[in-house]
Amino acid sequence: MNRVYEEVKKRNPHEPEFHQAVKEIFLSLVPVFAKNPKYMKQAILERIVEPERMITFRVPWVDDQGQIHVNRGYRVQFNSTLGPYKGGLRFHPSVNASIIKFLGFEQILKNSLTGLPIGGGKGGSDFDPKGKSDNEIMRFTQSFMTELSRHIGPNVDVPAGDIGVGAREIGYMFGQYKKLRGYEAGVLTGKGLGYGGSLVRTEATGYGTVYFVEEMLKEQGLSFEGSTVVVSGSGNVSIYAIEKAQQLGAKVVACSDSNGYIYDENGLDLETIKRIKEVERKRIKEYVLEHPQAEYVEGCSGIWSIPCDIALPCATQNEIDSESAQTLISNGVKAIGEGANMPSTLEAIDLFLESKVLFGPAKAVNAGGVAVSALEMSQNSMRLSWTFEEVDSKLQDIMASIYRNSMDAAEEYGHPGNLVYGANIAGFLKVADAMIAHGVI
Ligand code: NDP
Ligand code: 2IT
Repeated sequence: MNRVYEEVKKRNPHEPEFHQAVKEIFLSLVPVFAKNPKYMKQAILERIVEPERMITFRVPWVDDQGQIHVNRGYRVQFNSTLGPYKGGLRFHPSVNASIIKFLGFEQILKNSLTGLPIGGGKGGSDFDPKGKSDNEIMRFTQSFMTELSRHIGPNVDVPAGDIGVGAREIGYMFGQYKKLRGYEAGVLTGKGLGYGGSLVRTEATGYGTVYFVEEMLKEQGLSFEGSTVVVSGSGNVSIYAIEKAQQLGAKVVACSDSNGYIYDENGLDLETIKRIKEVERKRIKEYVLEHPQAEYVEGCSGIWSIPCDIALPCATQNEIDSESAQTLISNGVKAIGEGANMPSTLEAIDLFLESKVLFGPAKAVNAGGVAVSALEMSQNSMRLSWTFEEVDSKLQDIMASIYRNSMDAAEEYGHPGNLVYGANIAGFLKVADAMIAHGVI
């Protein structure tokens, strides 16, 4: 495993996030490889870390002043063993090959955990949507889709949203795909409800995060009821994690954006947050103008110094380092649920696991989003729509079964209660066995 990891670093230089994701997974797989030499003989590690295909492309677009800009587009089609490549698109200035590959690599095991027939992929661009007009967003996404449309399709590769890509962007991309290649309901997920979207997809990642953490708490005789919760971010995942936590009786006292965080010891007013972020697309600091009892603090990492029972990092990668982890632990946190992808550094994860805090890793906790995306694909294929209650109840079942399968795998491979090991092992075994069944391709 060390040899393969060293090769990954050598063959993929300057990609620290990708190395980090690979390292975390490899560490968990040690007991699997000790028990089953066939995975080594079949070179599963060597094969699984190499994307089937990595596409990069030019995305030229014209701003409202007539100036031409060029961004870079990416799509990594990482692994199609279990089904069409599936995974979101991220528009953020930090996007590069490393970010896209770490996300795509994690997506393989996450999608496997859902139990649904989807392979792993991810894409995006270094385009910064902040401060852009609606028309600029439309022209950029149309240019992006003009190239991406050659590589995707309902049985090939099905993108969705991620940071910076929500219903508005999916709508423009769907329209452009349709114009270029004809109507295909299932080519994207996260679509609007009027043209093939699924109920609960908007809420799915946040709700699923809370459903998963609820399972972790239940086993210890704990619950959200009466607990104090801190959620980072204030985007799609954060908003619906806050909503579900509040519905279950928790007091959510803080959330953030990339500039700073708001703290309200009496509990946040979600309607104000939804209006500021979803409708007005403004900064989270606006909140205190309407809620003067709340406090706004510049900078992101300070949010982890707020004492809480449950912490839900729902913003971005590596937002909890060892210092923040230590602060959370010292303040008595009982459970961490990773709504974002890879929000804790490897050192932070070690601290959580050592301290016996309940720790739910991203690829299990936030799998509800892609799971409901797969349910959207099913509904598109059947040309019918399930009710909110039907989709929500399937989501709850999926989250409970991801929890159970991860706990069982952790137990079977000698690390009872360690969901990092459990999720990585359960996700990996299904993909690895199917790869062996398919032969060396
Ligand atoms: P959004 O774009 O809706 O929201 C992102 C939030 O995180 C914003 O509040 C944003 O602040 C903040 N943020 C983004 N980048 C940074 C940064 N570098 N530093 C600090 N804060 C930052 O994205 P989502 O809610 O969809 O995604 C959040 C996380 O959840 C990501 O890790 C994503 O990969 C993951 N995820 C998303 C799924 C989905 O279905 N959408 C599914 C599974 C995982 P600001 O507005 O200032 O940029
Ligand atoms: O990281 C993720 O799982 C997502 N951004 C959702 C992917 C999807 O295809 O719904």
